[in-house]
Amino acid sequence: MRIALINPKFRLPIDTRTTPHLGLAYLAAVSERRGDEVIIFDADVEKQSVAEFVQEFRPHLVGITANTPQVKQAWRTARAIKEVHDCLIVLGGPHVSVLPEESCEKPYVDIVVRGEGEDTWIDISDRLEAFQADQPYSTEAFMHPENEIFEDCLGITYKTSDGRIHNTIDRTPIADLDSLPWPAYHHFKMDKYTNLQPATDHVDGARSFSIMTSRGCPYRCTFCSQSIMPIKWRSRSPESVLAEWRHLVEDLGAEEIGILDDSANIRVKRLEEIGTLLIENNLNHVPWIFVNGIRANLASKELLQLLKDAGLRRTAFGVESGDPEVLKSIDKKVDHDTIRWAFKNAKEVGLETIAFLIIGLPGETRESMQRTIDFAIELDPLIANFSMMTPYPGTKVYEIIKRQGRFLINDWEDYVFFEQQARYEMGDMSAELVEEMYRKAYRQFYLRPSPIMRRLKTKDFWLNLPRNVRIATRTFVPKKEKTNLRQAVEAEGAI
Ligand code: B12
Ligand code: SF4
Repeated sequence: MRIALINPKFRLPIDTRTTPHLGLAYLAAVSERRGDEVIIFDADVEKQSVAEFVQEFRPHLVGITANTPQVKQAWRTARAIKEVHDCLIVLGGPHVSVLPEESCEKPYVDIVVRGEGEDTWIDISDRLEAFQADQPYSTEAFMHPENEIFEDCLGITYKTSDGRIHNTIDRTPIADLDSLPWPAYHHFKMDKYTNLQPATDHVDGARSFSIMTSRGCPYRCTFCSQSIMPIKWRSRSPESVLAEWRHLVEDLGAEEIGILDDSANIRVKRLEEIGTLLIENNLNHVPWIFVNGIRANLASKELLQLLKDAGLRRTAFGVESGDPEVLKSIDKKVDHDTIRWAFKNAKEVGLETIAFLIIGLPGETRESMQRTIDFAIELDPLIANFSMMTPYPGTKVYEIIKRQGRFLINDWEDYVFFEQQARYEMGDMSAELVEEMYRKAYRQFYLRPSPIMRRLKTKDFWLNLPRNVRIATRTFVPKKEKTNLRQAVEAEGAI
């Protein structure tokens, strides 16, 4: 079958780099293993319109990914496709997994896949192929209620052609992650991406790739959107990680690798084994980083030293708040002394550190936000990343604000946290206060002599000077209107 996997156009309202979508890379890999002809259409890097693309390729099955700020563009994309070509349209990703019916109600969306996608995607492909073997395809016929084609397909929300929406029960998470093929990067136009490893700057301009060594997180912090990966943490074997790592370095030329796991160090022994294998196989000359943060309570000096020897260059920790009460209230299940210990360990073995912090959590006051700024200064990481609290649907914070606060946005496209605008108010915590403290956080942290000197000494700073200056200007001198690109995206079709 001909399969199209689409990343809808969605550039953040900040200067960001474009990166290949790892979820689509996995879906492409399993489709390819099934024997399908696959094209990934990443609207962020394509010049052609999606309508032109489907008229040429005439896919049997289209999959579109959607996180929250992307979902409306996913709908526009689905509509543009259905207008020119009748095929089965499936949506998946973090947003639609929380609110599947919202998308399935759209006339141009046929199925929503909830959660981890690979097995469900193949299941849908098999059912579609079996139907097409006997008759010509039309969505109307395929989704006819009498066919009952999807009744026992786990993990989906679908619409039969009488307009009724059906939910099947959840699919169990993939137990054996080693059984998955490697992400199919060869389906991306790799030269069009400005960075291959998302979420952080590539260190010193290196050609960087990402890897996922485990999926899921056993914690449930109140602000974290965990719709895709279930609470059960699963990991790949060290040997499987090593084989993909070698492929990234030796076949794809990776000069830096970013681990994208939510919580890579849940099983310390496994991480030690990965580190040892990287050393034994001489792969430790390629620097790598923990992009998303590892658990502070499991970051002993011994572990970090071994990982440093294995090539680890930089690690992030989710610090979130400097206020003890607020930290407790978000269910992070870590305390400040443990965080201090982890940073000390990381610095003592010579690692660069990143602290992720949030300004404007429910219940915050001017004082608590100031404590977060002060704690960041005390920890003094190389990078302090302050985000303004953005309540994603499906999180506990979203429910708290629904009950006790006031949302200041009602458009999914505003659910980005780089825009420097508060997304809600609660009690005495006004939008003005949160925005003031957010700007203060960056000013107070970065406009000190030591961070300025540290930044100036990094090669990355000078390599990306124009971009860094633009980011600094935007952070310290806020601007409120929408970007031109955002207006252009909206002009493509109102939804
Ligand atoms: C790397 C990353 C980024 C990177 C790259 C994103 C990308 N293009 O992949 C960058 C830094 C650019 C980024 C930015 C943002 N991110 Co981000 N990101 C991640 C992170 C850490 C890993 C993503 C990943 O590769 N996962 C692994 C793959 C295998 O999973 P996946 O992509 O979800 O795909 C699987 C399923 O979702 C499903 N699926 C996905 N699409 C489809 C489509 C079909 C048809 C099917 C059948 C299935 C399916 O199947 C896939 C395979 O199992 C996740 C956290 C996480 N653990 O997933 C957050 C996460 C996705 N990001 C999040 C957010 C909020 C953002 C931002 C909005 C933040 C902001 N700046 O305001 C932006 C939006 C950017 C954009 N352009 O859309 C949230 C999403 C929440 C939500 N409700 O939308 C997450 C879940 C983090 C969190 N826990 O809160 N992000
Ligand atoms: S913030 Fe980190 S530890 Fe908390 S639930 Fe999300 S991934 Fe897990």
